[in-house]
Amino acid sequence: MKVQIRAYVPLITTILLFSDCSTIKNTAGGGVPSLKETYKNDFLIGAALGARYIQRSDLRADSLIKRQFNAATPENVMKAGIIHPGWNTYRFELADQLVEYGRQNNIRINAHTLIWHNQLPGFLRNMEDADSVRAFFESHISTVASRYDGKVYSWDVVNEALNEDGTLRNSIFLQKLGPAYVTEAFRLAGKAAPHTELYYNDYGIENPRKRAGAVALVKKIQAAGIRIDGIGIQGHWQLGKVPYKNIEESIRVFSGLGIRVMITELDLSVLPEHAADPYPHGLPDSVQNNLAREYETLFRLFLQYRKQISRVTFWGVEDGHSWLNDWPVKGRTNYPLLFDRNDVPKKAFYSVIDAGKK
Ligand code: 9MR
Repeated sequence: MKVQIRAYVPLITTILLFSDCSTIKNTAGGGVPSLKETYKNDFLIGAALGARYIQRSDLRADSLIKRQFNAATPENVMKAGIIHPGWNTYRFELADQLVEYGRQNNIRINAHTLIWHNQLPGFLRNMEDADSVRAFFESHISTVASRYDGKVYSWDVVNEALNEDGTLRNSIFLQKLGPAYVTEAFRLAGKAAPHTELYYNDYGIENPRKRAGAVALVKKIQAAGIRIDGIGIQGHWQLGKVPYKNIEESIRVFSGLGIRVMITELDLSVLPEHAADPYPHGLPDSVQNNLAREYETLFRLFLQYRKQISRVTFWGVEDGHSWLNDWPVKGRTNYPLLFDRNDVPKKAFYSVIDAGKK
């Protein structure tokens, strides 16, 4: 009997997700609540969207996205390797589709990302000549950022420029353009996209040494009289090891710089870093409960800083398509998000909703 009921849960949820939203809204306590509604007076709630969602090849997820989120970040389609694959070749189709999707559905787009050492176009990867790297850097930023100015809400202008100790990462941009490249990227982006907010985004910047590096970067940009509007704490954390104190301190320190703070890539891995694949057939209740508890604690913390935090974005929609199924070990079964592989809200979803009801 138990098994039969379980089998019907995805079906019932699908029916609820597809049914008329007004009915759900009017049903006190009935139906699936909405994250964006629950947090509408606090901060935006976003999700990273992979190509499958942008192309709307997954209609069940599509209806979930529209109901739950009012912000989105392209998981990959605006990265240089995809949008700018050859010197004079740009592929804007999927990015354009995402922008249009956002416009139609009242979903604010945070464009991601202009300058990053990863997912670079092949032609750039082994480029020796500094002038050529500079030419790429300038034309990439101005072409891509100006195309979407006024159409996207914000850009992650520079992504992951820092090492864990707060020094600058030894990327092709540092090697060929020198340490001023970060400030320069913001200058060029500000010129190309005067109506778009400009952010620095990184993981682990809640940790004190890396945080100090991020503060120094922001101060340098500000001292040069160049605009930076916010900083993204990515939020790829591990169940049982969420650094709450450091997160709180970082929200205070970053907002003290006079810029917005965002949680930009939130997910909580439930798998020990190097374990084989401990839960291939489902998450044990005890871990499910821990996940719910940690998400609730996090959102209660975010709410304490609702004046400083403008957006909380999850890195994905549902567990089945999270990057964490393939990292740091390929082909595992992870459960880091609020919706399961059938798009059914997990216990963690309801704990985030409860936290938001205050
Ligand atoms: O989720 C993204 C995955 O599909 C890509 O293969 C990967 C390539 O490095 O990038 C992932 O997204 C990253 C994001 O752009 C920047 N912060 C870390 C994210 C997870 O790796």
